[in-house]
Amino acid sequence: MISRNPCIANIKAGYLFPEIARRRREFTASHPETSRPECRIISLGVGNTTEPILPHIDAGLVDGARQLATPEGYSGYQDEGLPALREKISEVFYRKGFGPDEIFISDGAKCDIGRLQLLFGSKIPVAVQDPSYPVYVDGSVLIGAAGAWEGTGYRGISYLPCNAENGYFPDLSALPRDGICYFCSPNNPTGATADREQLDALVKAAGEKGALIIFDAAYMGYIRDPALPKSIFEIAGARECAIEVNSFSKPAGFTGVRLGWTVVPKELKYSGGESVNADWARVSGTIFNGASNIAQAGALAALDGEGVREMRELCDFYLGNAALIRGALEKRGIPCVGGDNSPYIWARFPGRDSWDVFNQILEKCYVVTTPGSGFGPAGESFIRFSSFGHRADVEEACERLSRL
Ligand code: PL4
Repeated sequence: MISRNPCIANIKAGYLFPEIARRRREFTASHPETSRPECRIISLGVGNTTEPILPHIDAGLVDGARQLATPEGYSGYQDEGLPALREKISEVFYRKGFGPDEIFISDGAKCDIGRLQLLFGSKIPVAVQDPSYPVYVDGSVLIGAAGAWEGTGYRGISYLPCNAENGYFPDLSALPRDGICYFCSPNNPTGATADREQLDALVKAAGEKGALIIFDAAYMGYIRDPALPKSIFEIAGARECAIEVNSFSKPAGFTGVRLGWTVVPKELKYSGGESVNADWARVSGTIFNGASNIAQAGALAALDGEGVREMRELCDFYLGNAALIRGALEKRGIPCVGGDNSPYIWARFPGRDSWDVFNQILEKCYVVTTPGSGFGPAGESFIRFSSFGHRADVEEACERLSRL
């Protein structure tokens, strides 16, 4: 019989979000009152967009589909993405600072995070902000760069604690030498957004340690403070040490449409001097056949003047939800961060087990959240509240949170 990839056996638990969905189903099945309107479950758990795609971007998607039915407009494989879209991304997000061959269109940030790990193999050290989006750690375990679970974390992963004491920015002296460092800003789950000085320090530390930063900017559209950098490439020196993954999921409501991009600068080299950009073109050209042409037509619409305005409107809507949730929690005396330049609120329940708090909120308020411990050891005693929801649901959830 065929043997199992031993790396899969190293994964400690089910993937966080299906586990939450499982617990929600179990709770609903054992609590018949959840069929009553006043007890229906409201989700502030998974970060999944809920609002309809706005009209101009939708028209781009529709037109993209129509084009495929015409002889002039038909297109087939577009492996690395439509050249016009790659140029537009460079113009809108990077002041035309990258050539189209440095921008790779993907079917989403998460998918590229998984594929990027192929560039570095299983022998390199991996560092993550702790807490962090689980894909960085679980993906590293699956590729063998991290070992089995030991105590409170996986062997081979450097967890860089981000907590109230350090302003949710890690101690960079703990960055391992010659490894990769996943860094997410605005951060999922803490909502903390690194300032220019902090990102300068990150790039400097990466340079000194020979580390490569995989910068996840999936929530850049939520930054409202003009002083905060939106991209790692606003920082001098980043082209030599960073890759940026990004997404249309959260600013354009493309969580189901699926579209993202990855920037791999040509300046980025391995220790042997080979080009990371050339390898990424080779690897993604081999195992990825390009994103949907319809989704790319939608993204082109999202990046013209009206589309950019719509993306801002959509993010502002969710930021409005975030302000309501944070306000409701703070009214109960629950200390929170995030929600101002990010769609997530990170709430602290000192001395409590995250899953116990998750259960308590579910039982008392019929509200699904995400337990902080699911994002790493430093997430224990925290709960993440997502602001992705219809306004009426969020308002009702906020009212119910007064039962805490
Ligand atoms: C649930 C920091 C959400 N099933 O949609 P993508 O692939 O372009 O982007 C995914 C992504 C990338 N980077 C960060 C993210 O937070 C996310 C989405 N995270 C969440 O609730 O934490 C959705 C999670 C989804 C998943 O597993 O990604």
